[in-house]
Amino acid sequence: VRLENELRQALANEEWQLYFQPQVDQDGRCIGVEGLLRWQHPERGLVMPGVFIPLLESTELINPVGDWVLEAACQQLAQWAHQPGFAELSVAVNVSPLQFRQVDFVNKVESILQRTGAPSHKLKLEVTESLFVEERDDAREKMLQLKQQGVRFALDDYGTGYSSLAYLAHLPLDQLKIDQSFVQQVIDSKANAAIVESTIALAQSLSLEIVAEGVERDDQQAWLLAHGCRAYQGFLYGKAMPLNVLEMWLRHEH
Ligand code: G
Ligand code: G
Ligand code: MN
Ligand code: NA
Repeated sequence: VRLENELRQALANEEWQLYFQPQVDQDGRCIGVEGLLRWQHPERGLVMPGVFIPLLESTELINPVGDWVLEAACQQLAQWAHQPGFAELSVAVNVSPLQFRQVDFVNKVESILQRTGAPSHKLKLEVTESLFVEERDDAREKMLQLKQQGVRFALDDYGTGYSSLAYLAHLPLDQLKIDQSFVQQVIDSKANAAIVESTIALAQSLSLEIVAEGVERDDQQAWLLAHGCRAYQGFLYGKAMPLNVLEMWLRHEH
């Protein structure tokens, strides 16, 4: 209860910060970022989402906080749109199934895009397979409406949920993100390697972009590249960082 009250307080005081983790191509060039939420607590310091996202979801506070995240991502996109070296970056944010369930979710995203002036085709919404367990048709309908505005969709944590090929082919996705648990074992486990290989093949046959998450070592990237995956995210390139650190990182990476 105490933490829940503090979360309400945090919402009122806007104690949130959006950190950004880079996503790079095979030459190490940054192609986009994933926004990851942090809670700057007045006494506890920086609180990680593993601690508070589940609580936000169980109290439905995830909706106003999710609005804040979308707004922050779109503001960033609008700001970068006119800066050389930044204008090509996409910004991905995680969207909880509860946010998707809101009847006005599509309207909310549209009005945030309009208000901020963000280029909609640079906004990527990351959804997980859990979204499609119960309300698949409703979710698909909302995705289609947002896609008409140019918004793009990534399936996050791919391989950890209940993926069936039948529904994957049926959804308006743009990108698959291979879960870090597979990527980190790709060299050491033949079984994981087989899963990653078949995921890459699946993405290619469905014309989906593929991003490997959790890349920590050069040999993992080399393996992924050799098997046709050309976009990566992980500690090898950079952790999630505050905006000013990211902008410094972007200026000095090449
Ligand atoms: O940032 P970190 O690597 O600790 O993220 C841990 C988890 O929290 C990840 O599963 C991530 O998807 C989730 N997460 C981070 N930011 C957000 C957010 O803004 N909204 C939602 N729904 N989940 C988030
Ligand atoms: O579930 P989602 O993919 O949205 O969450 C991303 C989470 O993965 C964040 O908590 C982020 O900090 C973490 N992460 C990103 N790259 C790496 C990595 O290379 N290694 C590990 N262990 N975690 C990572
Ligand atoms: Mn994610
Ligand atoms: Na993930």
